[in-house]
Amino acid sequence: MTTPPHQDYRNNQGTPRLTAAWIPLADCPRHCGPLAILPGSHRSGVLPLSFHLGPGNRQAVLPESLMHTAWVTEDFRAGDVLLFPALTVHRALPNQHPTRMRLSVDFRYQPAGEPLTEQCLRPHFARQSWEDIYRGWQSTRLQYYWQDRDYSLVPWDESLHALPPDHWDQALREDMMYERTRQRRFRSRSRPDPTD
Ligand SMILES: O=C(O)CCC(=O)C(=O)O
Ligand SMILES: [Fe+2]
Repeated sequence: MTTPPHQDYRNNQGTPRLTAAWIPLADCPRHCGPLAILPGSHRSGVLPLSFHLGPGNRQAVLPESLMHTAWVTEDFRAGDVLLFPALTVHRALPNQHPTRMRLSVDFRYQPAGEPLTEQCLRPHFARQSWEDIYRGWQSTRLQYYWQDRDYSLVPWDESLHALPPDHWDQALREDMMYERTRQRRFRSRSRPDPTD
């Protein structure tokens, strides 16, 4: 399961002028599952959500006007940076490489003075604290650099992140289908070769 089509705005909130920088940490040609974007999708506003089994468990529901728009991607090279704003629909392509894991990072930027939610100032999902991260740093110069920057804090709006009430039915259906496919693949892989 790769990252489904989504807009970052619902996950970060604050300002739609938030810009993501997606950076592959090695060469990432199309078959290794880079990001792809839907051109012009930022003009459709904040799109509705539906359930998806992939990372985030949410996907953007595309309006008719975007249904036939072609996804745009690239054979990325180490050092490339893909920049796009928080309303642009993007997704990951499947990684078809038999052995290579695709590694990438996301850094997000916004103009000074724009609103942001508190979680954007914490390490991802608060899995670590800044104190943990800064332990061992030799300089404090860049630590907590945002504290003297200009921004306003706005509360997290759960309704922007909530899935529609019927999402459990869809989640269950997708989970069963996924399990069935996985088991079928597993069985066909572990079946003894009749020529052995
Ligand atoms: O790298 C990925 O697969 C998805 C990254 C992304 O879109 C995100 O973190 O919002
Ligand atoms: Fe994203």
